[in-house]
Amino acid sequence: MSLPLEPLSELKTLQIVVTGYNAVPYVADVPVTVLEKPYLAWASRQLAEDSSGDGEPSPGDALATRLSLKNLGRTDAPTPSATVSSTSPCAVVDDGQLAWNTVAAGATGASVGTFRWHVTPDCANATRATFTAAWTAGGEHGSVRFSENIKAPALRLSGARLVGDDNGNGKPDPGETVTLAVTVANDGLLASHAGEISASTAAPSLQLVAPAAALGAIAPGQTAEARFEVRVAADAASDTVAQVAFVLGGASLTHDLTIGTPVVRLFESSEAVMIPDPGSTTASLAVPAGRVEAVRVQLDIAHTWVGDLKASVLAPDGTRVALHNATGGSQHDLVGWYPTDHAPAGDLGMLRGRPTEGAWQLELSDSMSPDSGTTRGWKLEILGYWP
Ligand SMILES: [Ca+2]
Ligand SMILES: [Ca+2]
Ligand SMILES: [Ca+2]
Repeated sequence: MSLPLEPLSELKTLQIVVTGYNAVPYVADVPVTVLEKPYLAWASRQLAEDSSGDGEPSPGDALATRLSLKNLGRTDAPTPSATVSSTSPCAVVDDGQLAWNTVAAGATGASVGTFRWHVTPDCANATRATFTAAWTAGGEHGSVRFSENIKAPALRLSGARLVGDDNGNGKPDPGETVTLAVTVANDGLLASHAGEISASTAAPSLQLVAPAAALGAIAPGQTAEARFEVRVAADAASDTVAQVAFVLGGASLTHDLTIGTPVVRLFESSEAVMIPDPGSTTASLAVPAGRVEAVRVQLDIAHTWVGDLKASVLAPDGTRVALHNATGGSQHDLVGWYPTDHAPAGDLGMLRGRPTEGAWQLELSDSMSPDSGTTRGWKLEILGYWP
């Protein structure tokens, strides 16, 4: 029988096991020796030139490799030559001819020149490219196999998050500029070059301050961040989702931004104030900084002829909305919420988007005597965006 052997790189002992039905296996150690001939085996390779200069085979590189072979045979290998070829679609051999000076028996010799090859630009990180060098020396021939690990950066957009907003509530609220941090991981075997991430959005409520952000070089296994500023339109609808897309090379990531939800806050006064008859008076409530989404006002006025009365709410910026405008004739009392219980005379929607900070005033006037009344307090409910 004959046993075909892969090209050897060193001389070892071959273990042969002979088995048969119902028989104890027979194990024999067979030392592998060489004939009185040259036999060239793999020793090492050295990357002599790399067009990208990092000393690693990477996509798009033009390379030159020197090959060292050792002579396991018992006689010298006179001026060996070899043709190198590749079976990998990633590694293309451009000039595979190699030559050596005579490699003495037992010695190792580096090729006089190099073989030239290149890595295809689309080669994936960690691809193992296999080469075969078919050699001849003094009428003997054989082959040697070796491989190269193609190293490339492999950038992945691993996530995006909001890291800053104007009012610090961690939400993109209407009218704010928010900062998004995009994290990029290098899963590859080679450091990436500095570059930039681009961003885009189709959401009418969002506007990118800049469409691209710089990204530094990233070592293998490390991450880096790029930051984008995004303006949220003042009229963006709350509690809706708007998307920003990020692209880096072939990698992309879509991030959802949920526009902030306004929150209700109640301000109230139970101070009783006489309304001059005739005449006018004002009650006020202090409100902190924020922005109005919607307003409700509760009146609690005891009066014997509401047709005498006018009531308006005045925002700190001077926007005035009439709640009651001398309607109702001889009816008694104005009690209840505008616009929930009673339709306001003016449009409370005019207050939307106004700043909340400052004194909100309730203006009350009575146009004629004798019927008179007293306000027993009032409430201001603001649905708003609060810092
Ligand atoms: Ca390289
Ligand atoms: Ca916010
Ligand atoms: Ca009156």
